[in-house]
Amino acid sequence: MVLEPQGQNQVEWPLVDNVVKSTGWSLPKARSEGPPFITKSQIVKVLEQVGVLLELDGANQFRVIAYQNASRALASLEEDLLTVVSEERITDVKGIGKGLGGLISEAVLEGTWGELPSLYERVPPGLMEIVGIPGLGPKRARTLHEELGVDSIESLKAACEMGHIAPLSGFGQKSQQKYLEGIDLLRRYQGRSRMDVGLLYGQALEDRVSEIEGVVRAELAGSARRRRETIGDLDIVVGAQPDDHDSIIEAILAFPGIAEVKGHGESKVSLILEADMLGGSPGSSSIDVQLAETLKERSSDATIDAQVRIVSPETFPFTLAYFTGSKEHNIRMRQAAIDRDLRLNEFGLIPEGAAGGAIGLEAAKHTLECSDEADIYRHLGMSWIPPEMREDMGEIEAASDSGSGLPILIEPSDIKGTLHNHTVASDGTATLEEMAAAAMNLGWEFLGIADHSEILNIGGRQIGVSASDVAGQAESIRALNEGWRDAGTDFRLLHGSECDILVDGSLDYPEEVRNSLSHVVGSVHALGSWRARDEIANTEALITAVEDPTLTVLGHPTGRILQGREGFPVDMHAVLRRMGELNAEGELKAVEINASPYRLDLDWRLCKYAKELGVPVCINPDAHDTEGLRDFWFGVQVARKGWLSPADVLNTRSGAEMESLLGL
Ligand code: DGT
Ligand code: CA
Ligand code: ZN
Repeated sequence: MVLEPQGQNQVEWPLVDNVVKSTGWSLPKARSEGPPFITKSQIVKVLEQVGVLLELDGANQFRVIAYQNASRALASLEEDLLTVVSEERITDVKGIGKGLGGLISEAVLEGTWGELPSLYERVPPGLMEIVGIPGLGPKRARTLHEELGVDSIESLKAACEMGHIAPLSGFGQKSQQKYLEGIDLLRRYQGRSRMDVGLLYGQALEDRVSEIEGVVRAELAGSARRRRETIGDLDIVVGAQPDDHDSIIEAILAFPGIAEVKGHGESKVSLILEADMLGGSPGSSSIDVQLAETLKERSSDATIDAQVRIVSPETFPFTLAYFTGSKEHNIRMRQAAIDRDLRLNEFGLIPEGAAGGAIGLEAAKHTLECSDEADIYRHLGMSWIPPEMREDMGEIEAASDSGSGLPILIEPSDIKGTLHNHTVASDGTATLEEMAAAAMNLGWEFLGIADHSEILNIGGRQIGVSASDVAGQAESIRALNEGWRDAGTDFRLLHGSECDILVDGSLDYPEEVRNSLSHVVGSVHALGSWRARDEIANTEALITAVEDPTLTVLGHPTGRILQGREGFPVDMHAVLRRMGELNAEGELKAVEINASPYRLDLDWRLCKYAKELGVPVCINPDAHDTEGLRDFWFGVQVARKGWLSPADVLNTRSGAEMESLLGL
C-alpha cells in the first residue's frame, strides 16, 4: 500500500511494499537428483517475475494477469506440489489453466522452463532492475524504454538528469525527481536486507549447520553478528576437524531453501538462501520463537547471500574474529598486532620471528594458541570487545589495558516496559486489555499507550484520537490500573499520546489535553513538508518541539524507513545538545530508538552522543499489535551497538520509578 501524501499531515506510511531491492532475475536451475527439481516457492517467484517481464515485453494484458494469478494461486496451494503434479491435478487448482499447468509440471518433473528462457533473454536486464524503483512499474518502464531508449539504471539516471522524463505524458517533474531519489536508494542498499530478515536467515542457517555431524562450532559472523541495521550477506564460520570438511560441505549443499549455489571449494561455500531455509525448529536461536514466527511472515519472499567458511577448531577463533569485522576494526587490530611484532589474520596470531618468510596457513602453524576470541584480545592487551561495538568508534582505545574500559551493555531482559504503543483507538489492532496482557507476558511492569493525536489522517481518513476522546481513554486506563492495584499486580498502563509535531515545531492537541497525559511522544509524520525544506529550518522546529514542556520523548527522530525512504534533513547533534541542556535543568527529555526493524531511528551512531550528553534513550517498539511489542528486541540491539548500558535507557526503570519520573 503506497499512499501519496496530500495534506500537510498526511502520512507517508511505512513503504513496506515499496522496499527497493534488486534481486538477481534468472530462472532457477534444477539441483536435486530427482523430482521435484524446482520447488514451489521458486516457481511462485518465477511466475511473478514472468508477469513483469511480459509487461516489459509488451505482451497482451490477459497473459500478464494469467501469470500473476497463477503465482498467487500456487503460493496458497497447501498440498504438496509434487503430489498434485504427479496426479495430474494441477489444472484443478483455481487460477491455473492448461498452459501454465504444463509449465509448472515441466519445472517440477523435469527441471526445465519451456519457452521462458527466451523471454528472460529478450528483456534487457536493466529494465528488470528499474522496475524496483518506487513509482516505476512495468508499464512506465516500457514507455521509458520505447520513448527514450532507457534500458538500465544508468540510462534512466541520465534521462532524469537531462530532464527528458518530465515532459513525457503521464510523468512530470515529480516522477522525475522521485526516480532520481529511488536510484540513489537502490545504489546504497542494493542487495541488502534489514536486520530482522538477515538475522532470521542467519540464525536458521547457523542452527542447521550446528546440527551437522562433525561440526564442533558454528557461528554467525559479519554484519549480522555486529547487528548492523542492514545486512549485505551472511557470513558463517564453522570449526571442524579437516577430515570432516567434505562431508559437512555436502550436508550444507543438501539443505532446503538454497536458491542457488554460487560456488564451493574445500573450505568455502557461497549460497543464495530463500524462504524454505526458515522451516524446521528454531533450535538454539538467540531470537525467541514467537518473534521468529512473526518474522517468517514478513520475510517469506526475501533472499539473501551467505558465505560459509570451514576451518579447523584451533583456527576457529581467528577466523570468527576476522570475518566478524568490521573491516575498520580489523585494520586497527592488525596494527595493534604489528605493534607487538605479531601478524594477525584469519588463520592466527603469529610471532613474526617464528613465521619467518612463511605465509598463509604455513605461517599459521606458528600461531599463539587462542581458544576463543578473548585470548586474541588478551594477547593484544585488550579486553574482549562485544561484536556490536566493533566499528572502530573508540572501542579499541576503551578496551586497552590503559583505556577507560568498555561499558556493560544493556540486555533485552533489562527492559521493564515501553512508552510508545498503539491500540484500536488509532491504527493499532489490539485493545488496551490485549496490549496489557501481552506486555505482562513479556514480564514488563508498565506499558505506555501512545495512540496517534487528532490531526493524523491517511487519505483523508482520520487515524488519530480526537481531543474529545482522550478523556474516555484516560478513564478506561484508570479503571484497568485500579483493577491491577487492587489485585496486587505490579503492572500499570501509562496514558500517553504520540502527538504530531507540526511543521512549526508546535504539538498537536490543545495544551490542556497534553497536560492531562502521563507522557507525550512527539513525532513528525508529515514527512513531505519536512523533507522539502532545509536542515536549519527542520532543526529549529525540532528544537521548538523538544522545548515544549509537555514533550517527554522525541519519537522516530528523522522519520527514515530503512531501504524505503530517507529521513528529513536535520542536525540531530544540535537537537540532542538542546535535549541535554533541558535534562541538565531537570526536565525529562528522552530520545526514542524506534525499535521497528523498518526504522531503527535514532541511528546507533548517535546513541553514544546522546549518552555523553545525558539524554536518556527510550527503546520503543511502536507496536501496532501485540506481536509488535517484541520488536523492542531490535531496539536493544541498536542500543548495544550504540554503547548503551541499562542506566542510559529510560525504560529499564521499574514501573514505580517510571510513575514517579513522569510525575504521576
Ligand atoms: P555486509 O556483508 O556488507 O553487511 O558487511 P560485512 O561486515 O559482513 O562485510 P563482508 O561480508 O564483506 O566481510 C565480512 C568481514 O570480513 C568484514 O566485516 C571484515 C572482514 N573483511 C572482509 N574484507 C576485508 C578486508 O579487505 N580487510 C579486512 N581487514 N577485513 C575484511
Ligand atoms: Ca557480510
Ligand atoms: Zn507510533
